[in-house]
Amino acid sequence: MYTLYGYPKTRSVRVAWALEELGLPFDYKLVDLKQGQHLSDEYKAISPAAKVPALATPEGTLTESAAIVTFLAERHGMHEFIPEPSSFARAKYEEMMLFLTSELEQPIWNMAKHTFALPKEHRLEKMREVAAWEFNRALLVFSSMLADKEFVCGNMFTMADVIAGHILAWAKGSKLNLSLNGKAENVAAYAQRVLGREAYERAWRNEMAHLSE
Ligand SMILES: N[C@@H](CCC(=O)N[C@@H](CS)C(=O)NCC(=O)O)C(=O)O
Repeated sequence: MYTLYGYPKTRSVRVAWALEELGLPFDYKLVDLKQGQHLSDEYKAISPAAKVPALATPEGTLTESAAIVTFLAERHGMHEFIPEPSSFARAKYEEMMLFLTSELEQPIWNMAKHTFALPKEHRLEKMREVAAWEFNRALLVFSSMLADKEFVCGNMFTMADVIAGHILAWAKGSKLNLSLNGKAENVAAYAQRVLGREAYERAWRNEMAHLSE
């Protein structure tokens, strides 16, 4: 049995979504970021970076959402959710995962950092504008990588769609325009497609429900 350490409206929804897609039961432990629970020594023993998500497995604990969802698909995917190891399709999956987490996500994360996440004295207003510009540039690249495919790796929904879907939901929540005024209509349609999946709905709702417990 897995235990997911998470908090609503954070990257932990990626892991909750992956677990839902795979139909795996799991325990959920709310790490209250607002109360600073992630900074306790007890939690740092689970996640040295003091971040969510973390996934406790019978073999040890994993952090980094992209690595966790890849592990889950490899272990439980049964030829779904991730291309075959050592295939060219798998290399394209890895390429996409790295692009998503290093190029597409970072500008939105920078916007968040310079809006609320960093200590006030380190926030720069100009950074928000630069980050929005950088996001739009990366989004155009994503649009050309996606082209007219149903999902980022072709016609199979993979864990790269979980990461891409979450980044796009986050971008929408940050008031960024996903279609880039008509230049990336395929991205807006793709976001609607993947974020309409029931597993995402369930993951989102269950995390929120833990807040009121
Ligand atoms: N690269 C990590 C990022 C994890 C991360 O930054 N999590 C945020 C929430 S989305 C967090 O725990 N922030 C708490 C903090 O930085 O104090 C991943 O994808 O898992």
